[in-house]
Amino acid sequence: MGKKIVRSSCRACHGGCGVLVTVQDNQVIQIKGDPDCPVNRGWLCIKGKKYHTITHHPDRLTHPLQKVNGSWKKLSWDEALDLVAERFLSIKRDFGPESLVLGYGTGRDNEAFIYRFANSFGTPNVLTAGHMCYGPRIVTGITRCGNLPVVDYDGHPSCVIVWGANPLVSNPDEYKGLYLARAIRNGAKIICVDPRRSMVAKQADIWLRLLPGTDGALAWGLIHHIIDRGLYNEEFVTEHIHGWEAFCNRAKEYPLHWAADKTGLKVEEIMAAAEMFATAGPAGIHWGVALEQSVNCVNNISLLIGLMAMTGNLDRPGGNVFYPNPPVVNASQLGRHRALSPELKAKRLGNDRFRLADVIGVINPKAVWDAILTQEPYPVKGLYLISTNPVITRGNAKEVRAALEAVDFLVVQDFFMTPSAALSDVVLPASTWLEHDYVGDLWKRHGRVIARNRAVRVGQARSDYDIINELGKRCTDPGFWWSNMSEALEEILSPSGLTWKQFSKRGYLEGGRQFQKYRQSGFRTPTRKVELYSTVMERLGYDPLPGYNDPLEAPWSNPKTAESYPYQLITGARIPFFFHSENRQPGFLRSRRPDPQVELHPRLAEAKGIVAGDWVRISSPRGAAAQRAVITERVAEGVVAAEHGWWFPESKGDLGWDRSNIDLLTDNSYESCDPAMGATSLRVLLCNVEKAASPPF
Ligand SMILES: Nc1nc2c(c(=O)[nH]1)N[C@H]1C(S)=C(S)[C@@H](COP(=O)(O)OP(=O)(O)OC[C@H]3O[C@@H](n4cnc5c(=O)[nH]c(N)nc54)[C@H](O)[C@@H]3O)O[C@H]1N2
Ligand SMILES: Nc1nc2c(c(=O)[nH]1)N[C@H]1C(S)=C(S)[C@@H](COP(=O)(O)OP(=O)(O)OC[C@H]3O[C@@H](n4cnc5c(=O)[nH]c(N)nc54)[C@H](O)[C@@H]3O)O[C@H]1N2
Ligand code: SF4
Ligand SMILES: [Mo]
Repeated sequence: MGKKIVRSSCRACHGGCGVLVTVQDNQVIQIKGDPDCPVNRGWLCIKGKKYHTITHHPDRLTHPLQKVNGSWKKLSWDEALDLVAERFLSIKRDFGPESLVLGYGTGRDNEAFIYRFANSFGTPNVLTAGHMCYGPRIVTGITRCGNLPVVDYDGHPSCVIVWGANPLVSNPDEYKGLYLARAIRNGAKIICVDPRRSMVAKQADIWLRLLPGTDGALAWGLIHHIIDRGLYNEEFVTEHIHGWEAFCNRAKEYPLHWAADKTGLKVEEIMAAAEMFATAGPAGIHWGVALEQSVNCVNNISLLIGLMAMTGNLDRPGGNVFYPNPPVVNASQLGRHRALSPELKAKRLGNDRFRLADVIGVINPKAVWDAILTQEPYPVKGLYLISTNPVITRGNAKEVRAALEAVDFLVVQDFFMTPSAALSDVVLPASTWLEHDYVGDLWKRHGRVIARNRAVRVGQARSDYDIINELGKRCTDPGFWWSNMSEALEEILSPSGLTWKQFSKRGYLEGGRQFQKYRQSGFRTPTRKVELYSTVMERLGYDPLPGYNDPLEAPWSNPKTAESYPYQLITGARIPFFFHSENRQPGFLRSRRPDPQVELHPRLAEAKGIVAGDWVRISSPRGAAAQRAVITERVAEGVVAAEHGWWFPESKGDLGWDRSNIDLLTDNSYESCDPAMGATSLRVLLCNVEKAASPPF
């Protein structure tokens, strides 16, 4: 057969980059960037370029599997779907619909289908990563200013604060790193806030190397100085901020010298950054997940929104803006979020504890593990995990694994046999982005959707959409579902007036760019203003104004634990070749980084007798993991930076789930989480390090 080129969009991370895929004999032989796609203009990262090595990997799951007496038995799709449906329905009959929990991880474009199934089935319990990633910025954005404010790189910001983010590697959510690279090239002033000398820090005009977990204190310092010097936008604060006076009074509690003391920065550094941001012209704040994986999560984001608002940079071209959505059925409509009754919503696990999370239906994972392990407040009997590997990616991995082992019926839908899938009763083989059609990027807030076109088929793998659609027909009212996926795609596109064929040829659809919409209609909050004093937080019984919480584990806030665990551990800086626990299968991408790496300052390494390449045992009060030493001044002397997401597919049996898994060390106790959102402190904890036997396993 001859070659063909399929125009599509990558989804090897959160996705979005336009690609041209060369296919021959049902094999992808090359992936190149699409110069006509507005998301990436021809650029691709290494994961996208080499994704065919994952799609065509010999270890792919190609059939549904059932575990029978400890061994895997192949099933036909009909057998698998009937079996899963029968078990889900029997759980519903015996224990109620809430006893089935669905779960996914980070944004994959399949969320809307997962929620559609949950809401149609009647379970309010969808386990996500949303308590500590992206969910906090969505709900805090909605409550404080009506939506998520995204940096308008197209509007040429004069200054960008890159805060706890490293988009040059991570390319997350609405952003690709090339937007920041272009801004730097065009002379935008860059302020980087990071305890580690990241790629952005190296290129920044001001690098604020704060102590891990003290971002909120820095934000208050900046705010204090901007108020003190009168550098705020008088008109905006008078006309468009609710609670300005109360906010200013609160800021008095957090003066500059306090901020300097908490963050380990100099007063002058904080002043210089505040002045640069407030006076540069249009300025944006590009923040990342480091601010969310913290006990100070909601405070952090609220304070950044405060900074944007008080300087008049909210919904200003080149500032932080709200892009209108393209005219398609949106993720929330597709998810049938209105279908769940108030009675069922009231049963959402943990909703009385983390009430802000509950506003967007997000649950804290521990509430699910507890319901499985203790049957309280009611038993969870079934778990259906789609595109997530929680044994490697959620806090306190030991407890996660115990819960997955204990649950009565576990279904995992994945590309590979992961440490989470290995514990399941049924495994359903999912197709990668090269194997299906979809309206990509539907969940994002960059005002675009991008066409994803199927290039190949692999084994019997089916798309998440297709699998959920078929299970939906078996487990819920078939009227909520489509006879096939083509029908679903037409429905998603129907508001645009385009057919799938037209859309997929066109490649993308934009919602248009409109700014300063508040001048006509205000902000989409209860007071129509930016609520620095949040009426929603007040109604939920939280402090309506942002405050500050010290990290729970730091030498100065927890000296007792620090006696045995004296160093500050930060985890999870993104690795270009992997996406969380993905791409560890032996092959092109894994060969770029065969072993996990932990960064140690030269003086710490010397004191511990560790040299580059040594295996290091990293430990916390919860557990330990081994990674190989990189000796570098990228980290400060008391800070240890470890990678997350490690397991070893080549190691048969337990797949090496507990060798280098840094989430064995993280804390998932309720007390260690953000009190409103339930965000887990995956980044800031205390640890010890020592040279390990080589190799320790
Ligand atoms: N210590 C520490 N832990 C962290 C972090 C950290 O910084 N530090 N970061 C956290 C963050 S921000 C997040 S969002 C979570 C992410 O947590 P997860 O989303 O659980 O992470 P992944 O490892 O990407 O797991 C996804 C799994 O789904 C499969 N998969 C990928 N795409 C699809 C698909 O389209 N369909 C199906 N069915 N399967 C698919 C992959 O093969 C993989 O096994 O991890 C968190 N864990
Ligand atoms: N290649 C690759 N890309 C990814 C992912 C992946 O696993 N691999 N994961 C995706 C996901 S789900 C997400 S959420 C995004 C995240 O991507 P980003 O939001 O860009 O965040 P990270 O790159 O994880 O971390 C950014 C920086 O946070 C710093 N940091 C650590 N602790 C602190 C702290 O206390 N304060 C501050 N200010 N900074 C701190 C780290 O040193 C790091 O340089 O990346 C996405 N993109
Ligand atoms: S940034 Fe994401 S969407 Fe773009 S090529 Fe890389 S993996 Fe694919
Ligand atoms: Mo994430």
